[in-house]
Amino acid sequence: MSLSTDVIHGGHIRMIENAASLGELTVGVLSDQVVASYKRYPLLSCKERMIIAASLKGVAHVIEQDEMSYRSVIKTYHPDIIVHGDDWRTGLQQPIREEVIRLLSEYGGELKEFPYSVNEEYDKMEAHARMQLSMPDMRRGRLKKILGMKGLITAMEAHSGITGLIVENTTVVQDGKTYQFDAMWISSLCDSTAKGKPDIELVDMTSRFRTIDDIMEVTTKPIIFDGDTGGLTEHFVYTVKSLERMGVSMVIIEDKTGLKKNSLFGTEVKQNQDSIENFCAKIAAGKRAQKTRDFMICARIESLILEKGMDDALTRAFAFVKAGADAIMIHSRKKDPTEIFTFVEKFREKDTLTPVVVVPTSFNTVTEDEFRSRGVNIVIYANQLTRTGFPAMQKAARTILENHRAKECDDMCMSIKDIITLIPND
Ligand code: SPV
Ligand code: MG
Repeated sequence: MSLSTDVIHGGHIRMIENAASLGELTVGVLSDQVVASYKRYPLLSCKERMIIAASLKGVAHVIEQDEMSYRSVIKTYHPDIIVHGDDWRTGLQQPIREEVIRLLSEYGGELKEFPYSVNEEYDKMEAHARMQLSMPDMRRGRLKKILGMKGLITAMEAHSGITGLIVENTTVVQDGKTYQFDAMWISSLCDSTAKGKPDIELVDMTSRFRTIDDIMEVTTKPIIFDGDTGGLTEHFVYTVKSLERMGVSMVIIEDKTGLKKNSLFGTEVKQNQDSIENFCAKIAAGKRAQKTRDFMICARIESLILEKGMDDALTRAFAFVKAGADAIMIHSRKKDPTEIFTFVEKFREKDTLTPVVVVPTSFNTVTEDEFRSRGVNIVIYANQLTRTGFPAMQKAARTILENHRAKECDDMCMSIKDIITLIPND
C-alpha cells in the first residue's frame, strides 16, 4: 500500500492493520514531488514520513514511491496484493486504479479495497495544514524549495481570487503522473487588463498589492510578482519589504526606464532600456532592503525585445547576477526560440547555478521538457487565463444582444452547480 499523509490517524492505522493481516506489508511513501503535485506541499519531508511509516506496527518494509502510478512498484516488486481505500473508484485517481487492476491481472495479483474512512478531525487538521501553507512565512520560502526539488517549475498567471483558485486547484492526471502548476504569476499586463487599463505602470502598487491580497486569501501556492521596472530605486526598496511581508516569493523587475510599455510591443513603441549601472544599483538596493533569506529578486533583460543583441543581453545578465540578482529572466517576442536557446546556452557556459526564467508567450511551441534540458528553471505562462477568459465574455455579451434573451448563451455558461463547487465553503 502507499501512504502520502504527514498526519497519521485511526483510518490509516486500520488500513495498515488490514493490509498487514494479508501478508508481509511494504509501504510506498509518496515522494514530496508527487504529494505536492496532487494534494499540497507536504509539511513533513518524504524522509521523515518514511521514518514514521517504518515505525508503525505491521509495516515490514518502507520504500519511496516517486510516481502516483504503481507501474514501477508493480514491475519491481510484483506484489501479490495491493491495498487501497475505496475512495479512488471515482475522481482523479480512477485511471491509476484501472492501471493497477490491469497490471496485477497480468500475473494474477489482486487489488483489495477497504472502506475509506472520513475523519472529521483529520479534515480539520488538513484544513489547518493548508492554512499554514498560505501564511506568509511558509508561502514565501516554498518557491526556492520547489525549485530545488524539481529543477524546473511552472507558474500560471492569476489576476483575481477566482483565477488564483483555478491555478491552485487545476490538476491533470496523465500517464500515471499528476500535474499542477507550481506557482502563480501576477502579471502587470493581466492585472492592468482586468482593470481596463493599459500596461504602463498606471495601476499603482497599492492596487497591485490588493490583487495579491485577493489571491492570497484563497490560495496556498507561491507567488512570483511582476514588478515592472521596479520604479525609482528609492521606491523599490519599500516594494521589496512590502512583498516580503505579504509572503510573495519572487519579484521580477525589467531593465527599462521611463514610461514602460508592454514588451510584446517590442520596438513598435518607444521604450528605453536602463543603464547597466543604474539597474545594478537598483538590484543591490533591493537585496540590501530584503529582510528574509528566502525572498528572491529576479532581473529581467529586455535586450532581445529591444533588438540590442545577444552580447548586450549576456553582459547584462552577468552584471545583474554580480549585483545580487537571484535569478535572470530573458525575454523575446520571436516565435522562433533560437535566440532564447542561444542565450541560455551561453549563460550556462559561465553560470550553472543562477535560475533562468522564460515567458514563452511567443515561442510557445517549446515544451517544458525541452526548456529543462536546455537549462531553464522557471516557465511562466503569463497571460493565458486572461486571453481565454475575456473573449468568452465578449461572445456571451454579443449573443445576448443579438438574441434579446439569455437562452442562446446557456450552452456557453458554466452550470450553477459547477460555479458553486469551484469556490470552497471554507
Ligand atoms: C506580463 O505578463 O505583464 C509580462 C510578460 O510582463 S509580457 O507581457 O510578455 O511582457
Ligand atoms: Mg509585465
